[in-house]
Amino acid sequence: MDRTLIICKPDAVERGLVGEILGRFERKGLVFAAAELRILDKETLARHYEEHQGKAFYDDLVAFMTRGPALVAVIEGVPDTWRVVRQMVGATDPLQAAPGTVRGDLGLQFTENLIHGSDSAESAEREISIFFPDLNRTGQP
Ligand code: IDP
Ligand code: MG
Repeated sequence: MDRTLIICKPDAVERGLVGEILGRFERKGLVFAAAELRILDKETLARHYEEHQGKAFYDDLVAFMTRGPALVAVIEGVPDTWRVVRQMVGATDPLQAAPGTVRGDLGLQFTENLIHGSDSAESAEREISIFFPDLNRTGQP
């Protein structure tokens, strides 16, 4: 699986940073296989964030992720695209994220950290199938 999933979270949409964020991946040379602005629902997020269900921050995370539209996209371009994207996303806590990363350059808050990126090839495959179940391996709808 050389594709990966990103979500520009509702804070990125509210702050008008979607173009800035997507542009970073385009300038890197990566390619979009799919992209859509959506309001996410609790059921979809429960599948997406299944590893975090029951944690102290889970309810805040879901409230945040459902409060407005998010931009969900599939990116491809190189083997293990997920790894390149995670490097460009930066550490989960924007205060720890390195300069040059999306979170390091643009974020200040832990939960509202602008962007999601799949954290492994297995996560990428699983998450793409949640958000884009009809996207086949050739990228044709
Ligand atoms: P990741 O997005 O860098 O992969 P995860 O640990 O998978 O980080 O957590 C998913 C999301 O949940 C984070 O991006 C962040 O929005 C939120 N989150 C994770 N840990 C915390 C926390 O300790 N406090 C508040 N929010 C958190
Ligand atoms: Mg994660």
